[in-house]
Amino acid sequence: MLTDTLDLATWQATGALLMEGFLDPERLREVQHWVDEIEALPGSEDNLLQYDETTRDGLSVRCRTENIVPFHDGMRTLLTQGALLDIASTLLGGPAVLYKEKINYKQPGGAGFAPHQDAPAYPFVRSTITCMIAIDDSTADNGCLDIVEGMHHNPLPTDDAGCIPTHLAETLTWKPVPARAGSLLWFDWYVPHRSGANTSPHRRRAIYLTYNAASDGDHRHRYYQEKQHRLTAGTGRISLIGHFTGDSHISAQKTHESA
Ligand SMILES: O=C(O)CCC(=O)C(=O)O
Repeated sequence: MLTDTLDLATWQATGALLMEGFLDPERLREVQHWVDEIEALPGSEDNLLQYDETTRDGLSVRCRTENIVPFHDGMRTLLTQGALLDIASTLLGGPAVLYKEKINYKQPGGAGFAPHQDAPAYPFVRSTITCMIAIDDSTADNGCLDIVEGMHHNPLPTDDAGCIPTHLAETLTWKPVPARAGSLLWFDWYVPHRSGANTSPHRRRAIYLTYNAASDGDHRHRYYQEKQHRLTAGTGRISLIGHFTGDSHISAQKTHESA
C-alpha cells in the first residue's frame, strides 16, 4: 500500500512532505480537464464560490474556486475516498475527514500570498493538514510555494490581516518547493508558507485539500457557512485571513431574488 511507503520521518521532522508523480500522465490529464470544467462554472455567494482578481494589466481573471465537492462527481471521489484520504489519515495518525477544498489558478500576472500559517484561517478544529496537488508544473517563476521547514509545532504571532508580521517573516529560512504537475505537497497548518506572483506567461494551477482528524468532527459545511457569513458582506477577501496580495472579488451570478 502507498501509505506503507510514506516518509514519516521527513513529515515529522519538517511538517511537510513532497510526493512526486502521484497522478500518472493519463490521470493528470483527466484532473486537468476537471479543473478546466470547474473554472468555467458560474459561481454564487452561497454555493460554488468563484473568485476573480484584477491583474496589474487590468484583466479580470479567475483566481480561486471553493466548495467544489457538491458540484463535481469526479473531484468528490478523488478528494474524499481512496489514496488521498488514506494518506491524510496516516499523516494525521487516525481517520481523516475533508475540511475544505479549493483551486488556486494563479494565471499569468496573478498575485501571490503573504507569509502565513493556515491555523488562523481554519476554525472549529485542533489541527489540519493540507495537500497541494500540482496541476501545472509549479516553479519559482510562476509562484511556487515557499515553506519554512521544522516550524510546525506552534502558532506564530499575527498581524492585522492574520498573517506573519513582516519583521518576523524576514527572519525565517524560506525554502522554495517547485513541484512537477501531478505531485503532492502535504503540510501541517503551522508550517509558515508564502508564494510570489506569477511572472511567467503560463498559468500555475493547484488544488488544495485540507483535512482534519475525524475525531474533531466533520466541519466542512459549517466552515462554508462561516465563510459565507463573514466574507460575503462586501469584502473582496478570498479567505478568513487577508493573505492574498491581489485585488480580488467574488464572482457571483445574480440569483432570481437578488437580481
Ligand atoms: O497557491 C498559492 O500560491 C498559495 C496558496 C496559499 O497559501 C493559500 O491559499 O493559503
